Amino acid sequence: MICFFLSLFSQVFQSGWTGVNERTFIAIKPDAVQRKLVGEIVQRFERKGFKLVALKLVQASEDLRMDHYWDLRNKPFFSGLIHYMRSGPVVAMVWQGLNVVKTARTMLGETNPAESLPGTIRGDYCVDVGRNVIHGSDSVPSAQKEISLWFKPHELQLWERNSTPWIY
Ligand code: IDP
Ligand code: MG
Repeated sequence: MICFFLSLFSQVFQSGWTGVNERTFIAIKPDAVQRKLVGEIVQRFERKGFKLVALKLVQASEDLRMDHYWDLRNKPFFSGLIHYMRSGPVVAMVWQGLNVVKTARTMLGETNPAESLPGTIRGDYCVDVGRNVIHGSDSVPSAQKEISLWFKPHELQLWERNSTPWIY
């Protein structure tokens, strides 16, 4: 019980998401939802040992899609990307754990599936850069920005995971 309250306290009052409290934003894109890859992808993060903090199926609004990919607004593929992200619901998630931002990017593979190794999500499940099944934040500041875009604070669950002492 004491551990539970200590953990809640540290999650609520932590000034930054560091160490085992680091968080990343992961989105399973519309193509992966259509191709029934949601379970496979969620399972990889669960089995790795990361903690699920939030998960929802969302049809992203125009504003949300634009804000999310604003840095890429001058790229030639930007309008196609915005259209792709509107083509169906997205599974928006927050995962937490030690080095989760960098490790999740490794688990995703490269932006272009052709350059992604087998064993990575993009290496295993897709072939086209324009249908690359998953998004993952590229840095801690991006993760903080993206989590606040996609989730309201109350949607981030504070919960004690019994397996944590077997992971750390
Ligand atoms: P990332 O998703 O690996 O971080 P970014 O460069 O941030 O890659 O690009 C965001 C998304 O834009 C990619 O995941 C992919 O869906 C799309 N994208 C990137 N490059 C291309 C391209 O050359 N053609 C079409 N779509 C692209
Ligand atoms: Mg990116």
